[in-house]
Amino acid sequence: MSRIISRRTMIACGITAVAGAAAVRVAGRYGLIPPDSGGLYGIGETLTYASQRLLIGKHALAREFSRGDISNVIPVNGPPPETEAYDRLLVGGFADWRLRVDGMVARPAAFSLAELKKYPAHTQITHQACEEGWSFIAEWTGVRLSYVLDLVQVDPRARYVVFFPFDNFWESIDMIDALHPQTFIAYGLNGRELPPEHGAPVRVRVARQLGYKNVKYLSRVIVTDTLEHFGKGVGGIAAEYGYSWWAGI
Ligand SMILES: Nc1nc2c(c(=O)[nH]1)N[C@H]1C(S)=C(S)[C@@H](COP(=O)(O)O)O[C@H]1N2
Ligand SMILES: [Mo]
Repeated sequence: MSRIISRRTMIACGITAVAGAAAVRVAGRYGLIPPDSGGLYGIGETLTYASQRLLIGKHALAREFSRGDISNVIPVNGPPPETEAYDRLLVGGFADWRLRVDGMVARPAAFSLAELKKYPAHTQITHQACEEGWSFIAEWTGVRLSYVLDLVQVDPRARYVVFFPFDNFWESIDMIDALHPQTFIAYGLNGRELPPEHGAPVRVRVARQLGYKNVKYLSRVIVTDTLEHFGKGVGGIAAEYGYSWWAGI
């Protein structure tokens, strides 16, 4: 075990030390080239992502807090979608809403909110930080994304999970985060139904990444082996605006 860690550490340190083409080649050999590896900051993005993935264990957990730490105020970033489709679902209590999960899966499916709530529920009190500088601690309840992905049977060649909501936002995460035990499809916030402004009927909670990875108003989940054909090919709306696709904290 310690031999593996020291090897990983050596590789990671090598990657960060030897900047440029050689390090990127090493990252590539380990399948650790992020979708935003092109462009001005591409090498930096690759070095960060590859070294983080090699240094921090796959199953490292984000800190969990106690009820007393829950924030009194939860800011909102991204108001509820102003589309007719979303309004209709909201008025109907999301009874007609379905979460489509497809792409590189053996059994594409569409889950109702009631179905998601029947699956094993997990609760976690974690910190969510926005790239704009504010953050809060809240209690989230939902089903693990890994549970849903097991139901649809992900193709072993798949590398990313892409999230599409009702607004024009979108993001993706790698399989390590998709299968991480703290990655949730959340339908509850602080013991209540997830309110519209925080993403009703369900949102993504990725405890180890910044706020913008936590897609609200979820509508569709696509499993894929490449992000090239989604948007501008950089893996998410934040990366399209110059933020890092890998937003680990
Ligand atoms: N669909 C959708 N999801 C979204 C956003 C958005 O505008 N639309 N904003 C993101 C950003 S930048 C942050 S910081 C968090 C904010 O979550 P909150 O509004 O629950 O605090 O949601 C993320 N998820
Ligand atoms: Mo954000």
